[in-house]
Amino acid sequence: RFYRAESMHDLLSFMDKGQAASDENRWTFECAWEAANKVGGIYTVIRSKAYVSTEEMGDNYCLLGPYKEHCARQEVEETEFPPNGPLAIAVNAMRSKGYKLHCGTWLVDGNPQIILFDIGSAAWQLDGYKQQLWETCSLGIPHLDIEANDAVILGFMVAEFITEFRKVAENYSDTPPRVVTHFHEWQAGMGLIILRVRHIDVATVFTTHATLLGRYLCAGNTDFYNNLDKFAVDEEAGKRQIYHRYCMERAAAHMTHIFTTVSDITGYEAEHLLKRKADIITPNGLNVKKFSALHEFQNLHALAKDKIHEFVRGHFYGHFNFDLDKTLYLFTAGRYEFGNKGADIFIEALARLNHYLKSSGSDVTVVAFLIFPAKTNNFNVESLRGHAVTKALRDTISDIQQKVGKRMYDICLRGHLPEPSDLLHKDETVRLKRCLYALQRDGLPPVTTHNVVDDWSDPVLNAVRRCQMFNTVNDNVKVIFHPEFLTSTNPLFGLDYEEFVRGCHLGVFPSYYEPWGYTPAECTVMGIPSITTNLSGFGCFMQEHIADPMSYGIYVVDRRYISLEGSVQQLAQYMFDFTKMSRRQRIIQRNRTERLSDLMDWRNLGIYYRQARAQALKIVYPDYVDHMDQELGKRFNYPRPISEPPSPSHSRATTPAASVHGSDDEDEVDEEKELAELRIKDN
Ligand code: G6P
Ligand code: 1S3
Repeated sequence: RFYRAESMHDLLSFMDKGQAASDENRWTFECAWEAANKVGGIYTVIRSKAYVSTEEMGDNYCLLGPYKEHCARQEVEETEFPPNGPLAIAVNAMRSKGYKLHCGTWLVDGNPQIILFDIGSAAWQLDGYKQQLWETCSLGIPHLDIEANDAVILGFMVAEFITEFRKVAENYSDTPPRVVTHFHEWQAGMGLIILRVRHIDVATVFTTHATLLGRYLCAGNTDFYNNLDKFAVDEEAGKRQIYHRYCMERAAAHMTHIFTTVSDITGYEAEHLLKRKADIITPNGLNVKKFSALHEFQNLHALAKDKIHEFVRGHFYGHFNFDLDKTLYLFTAGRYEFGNKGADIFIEALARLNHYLKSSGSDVTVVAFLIFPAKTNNFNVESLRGHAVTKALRDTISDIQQKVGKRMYDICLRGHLPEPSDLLHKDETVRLKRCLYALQRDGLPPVTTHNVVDDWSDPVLNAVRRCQMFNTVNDNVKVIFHPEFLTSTNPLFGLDYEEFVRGCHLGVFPSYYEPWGYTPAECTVMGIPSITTNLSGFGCFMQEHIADPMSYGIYVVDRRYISLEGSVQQLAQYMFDFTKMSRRQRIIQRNRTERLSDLMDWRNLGIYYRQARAQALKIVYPDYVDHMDQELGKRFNYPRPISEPPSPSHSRATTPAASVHGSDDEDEVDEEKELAELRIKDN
């Protein structure tokens, strides 16, 4: 793989920027429950952003989080900070009080410094911490909420560490220290609350990635966005037994100097549910690594798709009546929140797509994968059997193939043309027949690859049953529920998630509650088109920056201003239109989608984090001068592509070579060709 080399300019500015922070005695600490602790989306935020954070701050940047041994052992190289440096001195001061801290480097791009706090080492102080909280903030944490208790302990440890650090940094340089502490989500927000209660001289930023109440309310079939201003928030939190968590979240949001959310839509939600408007929107980026040649990501698509083909052959054995060259792979994935992630309307729309394809006589097959981790008792026998029998057939054929080749060679050497009967021996025909016999099956190819524990109450399986999507030979749309995240050691696919995404044709994420939504963003940087919604942070962001997102392979389903039925229809129509595209059009579309990856890059989106920190510093130190002010306000704008957007082949009659599965050489479909097409049309 060749990635675009970083330029000398980048390298120099990297050194300069780290240097600037060091000269100014300016420090940033970023605290999150998910620092080197893989749980969900915030882990991706912190991890992927590490590169630009260290690029800007150098060794004046440090992450803080809980010590989770399993993840930390794999991802963190434990080392001590340079002795006599302010970090080492503050860490030692904490250790001398009996706290356990693990220091080192997180082994991700950027190699940021990290301090992980062992919650157990301060657990004995929990009652005292809670008493302080009650006395200073009237915040009561119930004994049984272990997650909230852990958040309290982490918060006090972090606040004490920052207090120590602040004292050391004062004496460390002639320049007074400028410290920003950035906290993510309610679980880390406690540290912020304590720092503010104790009036520690640091600037604070709080980012919420989703509100607690929002997530709960949406999951309960509420007409959320039309009632946001009407909810009795305290009562709703109380009814759901999350009042204390809600208070922790709301207190952090109000006590912080700068409050940010990941998208406008979550900003709107926070305004009503947390009662504070976000000062800045800090959209999520990715650490984009570009290939030096455009066709490389297209080649990767073809390679990964072949592996998915292999899975499909095994899964549908005995009912394999469709052409893989005319098969499209759609998928959805994420945290298993059936309604919030839009799995409900996806399945409903798939049923309609099935009907559209059948009634239009289409020869296209759609295999739709749903990847949501659920409780299972391992893989089911039918899935494993399918892969075993197809493997046996493949091995038998390759063995016979070699023998036939050798025979053919020998006969030709003797100067004869081989007769068919000379080639395939009787025993080989028998071996093949045995394999064919094993390929017969009584039942239908299963919908799920695993034994789902709550099969009869599982929401995906129930929706599949209700819509009767049973993978019969007459169905153009097949459904596969994979209730486990993908890893390369998976015996069925042998693909990790990234490879799987590359091999698919379209990601479908019709979420109802999605503050940002990394899944479609990840598709975009890999050049895979996706469906998102105008209720997801990502979808709204794309609509704001791109004149016509659809022409770049970003389909935005309206889940806000139309009825549920309207959204299902729109989703089904987008998918149906997608099935009508020729291969050539899909290749063009992928190239366009990939072009948007700059928009998702932290190198561009990191600016909002810098802006948040600078504004927090200005509030605390009005004399603070932000040298990067001129960069702020820079905006992206993607106009409509010059050439016509890829649309169903029937509407593109004038496009040369627009056969259903036409030329698959992407050299022919680069930008030059697109423009040439346009010129031909103009003439
Ligand atoms: C990439 C590959 C081509 C392949 C094409 C298939 O562009 O480089 O060799 O033909 O993918 O595209 P499809 O959309 O049909 O999977
Ligand atoms: C949240 O994780 P989730 O999948 O529960 O935070 C993510 C990172 O900001 C965000 O992408 C996602 O939409 C939120 O929902």
